[in-house]
Amino acid sequence: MITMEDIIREGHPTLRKVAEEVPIPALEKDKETLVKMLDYVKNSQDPEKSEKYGLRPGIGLAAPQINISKRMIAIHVVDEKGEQHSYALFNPKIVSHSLEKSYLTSGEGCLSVDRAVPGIVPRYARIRVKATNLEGEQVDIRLKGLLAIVFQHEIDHLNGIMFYDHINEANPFQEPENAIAIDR
Ligand code: UDB
Ligand code: ZN
Repeated sequence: MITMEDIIREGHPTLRKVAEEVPIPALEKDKETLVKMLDYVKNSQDPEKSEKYGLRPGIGLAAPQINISKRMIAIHVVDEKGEQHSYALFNPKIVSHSLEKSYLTSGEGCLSVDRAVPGIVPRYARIRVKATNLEGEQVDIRLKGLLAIVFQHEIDHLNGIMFYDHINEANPFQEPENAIAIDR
């Protein structure tokens, strides 16, 4: 089981590397890692497990964050309707995106960052992602809202990019042109 001890923090060189593509069909070992990553995000949102194991409740995790420099991400988001959106993907790639941007009004944080970094993180409002799932199927997913933001945050980790790299240094709360504000 993945716990906070397995999650590397900013300053660790792996977080700044470009992760390697995972050869498909995925090896059993890579599938196991990805299943564990999805288990982390699910467990961490369960108040009992989060408390028992000291897990910071997360909605997404990228393999480099557990010091595995491979292109794998896990996401688990429960929307306003209570519907669950779970993804465990190999080699996710943004194949197209809207011109419109979006951002979380409360900014972003990261399981690998133990401090608050205030500011607006501009993201694309809508993205289309191609990837391979745990069943070995090619998937083509369209995302918007919080899910689009989480996907971009996790895919950034695969490219060595941290959320605060996107914050305008001179004016952290500079609203991007043509952007939707998302209030969580
Ligand atoms: C998170 N959680 O998991 F909009 F119900 C963050 C942490 C760092 C604060 C734990 C989070 O944003 N939860 C959240 C957001 C909502 C509504 C809601 C819960 N991550 C994952 C991460 O670090 N992955 O690498 C950071 C998020 C910032 C924007 C998207 C991912
Ligand atoms: Zn992160």
